[in-house]
Amino acid sequence: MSLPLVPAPTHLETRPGNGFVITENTALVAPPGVARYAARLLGLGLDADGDAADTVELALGAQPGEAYTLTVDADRVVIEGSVAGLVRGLATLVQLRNLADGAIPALRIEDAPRFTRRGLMIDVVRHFHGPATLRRVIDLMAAYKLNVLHLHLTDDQGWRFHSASRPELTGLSSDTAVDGAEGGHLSAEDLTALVEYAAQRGIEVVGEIDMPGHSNAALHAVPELNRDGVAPEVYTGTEVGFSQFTLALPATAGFLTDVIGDLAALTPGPYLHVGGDEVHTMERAEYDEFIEAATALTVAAGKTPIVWGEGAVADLPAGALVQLWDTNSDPAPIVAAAQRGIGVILSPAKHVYLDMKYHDDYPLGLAWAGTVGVRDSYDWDPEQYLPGVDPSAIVGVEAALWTETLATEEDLFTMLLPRLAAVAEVAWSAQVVRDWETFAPRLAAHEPLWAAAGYPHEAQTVSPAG
Ligand code: TNX
Repeated sequence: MSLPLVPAPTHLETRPGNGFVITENTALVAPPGVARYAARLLGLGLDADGDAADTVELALGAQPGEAYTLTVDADRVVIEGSVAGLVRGLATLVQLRNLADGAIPALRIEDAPRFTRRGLMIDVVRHFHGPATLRRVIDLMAAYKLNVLHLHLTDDQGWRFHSASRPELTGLSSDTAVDGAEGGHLSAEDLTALVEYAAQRGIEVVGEIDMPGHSNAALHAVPELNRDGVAPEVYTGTEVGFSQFTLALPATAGFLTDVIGDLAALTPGPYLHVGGDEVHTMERAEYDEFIEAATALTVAAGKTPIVWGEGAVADLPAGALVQLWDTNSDPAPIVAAAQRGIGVILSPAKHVYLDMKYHDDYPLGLAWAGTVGVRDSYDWDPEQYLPGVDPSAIVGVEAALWTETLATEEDLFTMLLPRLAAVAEVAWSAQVVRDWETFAPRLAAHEPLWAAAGYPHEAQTVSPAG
């Protein structure tokens, strides 16, 4: 083991000579797009007159996308890349500093991501988790070079973002959560601020309105969306598959246009997720027609749609992505969609559903996909996951944290750590630079960093035994 970086960089070479110590006299030199974030992250002042002796220098370079190079020698640290690459290089520098006792060793790193989309989904519906918690989640994601925060914003139990054209959604359907827990929602200001906070850290926020199923909260707030015109009661259980939107009703298309438009306006990124999972009340033809309408409305709102795996059966617009999750169902429709040119995000539950229990008698979490130990999260190759699918169709890997059983911030982080760091390496690091034997001790070295940063985490699972 050279240095316990997670995710492992593509290329790392330690060099002879003294390393670099970041002190309060170290000055930062950085271009505008990243200077303020870097100064705050490193706790350094900007070198206004350019005469500091020891510098951390961020320089715009020709590296594509999120690629960066980082060199450390005795009198300076230089990171080079685009603004996105500099942000990733900063995450590496922070780890090097936090892991070092004393000087950061002299070295050169050349690094670039394996997959372009490296995500985490958080369900803020079953239990509401608000902006302060989500900012801590974003910080953790940035530390491990993840770049997509997917917020599951609507479900049977609640509607969690303010829709300007349909304020009754949060008005009537946001105060409750699973088992009588307190609800809540993100105001337009909350979501906008979160999107900006994430963007500074190189993270895109993708909002999800789950449909046609998982829609009881909307059906409760808007009676005309129901076949009998009668709004169902608030739902606080954890069953799935019983609610649905009905495209044939006169109110439905206008409703979908409004809420998709509102979410599109609040999330400036290119994608919008329209769900599509676990609809147990529709025939295939009705389901297909619904997904085709919902994805067309998404395109009309200026976004590219993402759907859960079930949606792969529909005729999806160009550029749409399918997110595989259900490891108990036949992936054939997703394989077929990939062969038609649809990109696939891999969220296989048995590897990256971080709401699964670590082991059988673990107090938190579910177990429908089995238990998910750290090694289960780590030991798989996304490009080998779907036989028959060309590796170029795999656009990314996304961990998911459903919150039926996760009521507190402590619950969230305890499920995320250490497994999120494992998924981050799966998504970032080339297959050739990673294996469990070298990963386990690197991961163990991060436990004190989480402790120092006050992140609750599961400790005893960080062992080579998994
Ligand atoms: C399946 S994953 C669901 C969610 C549950 C989750 C629990 C997916 C697209 N649907 O509604 O919360 O399992 O693990």
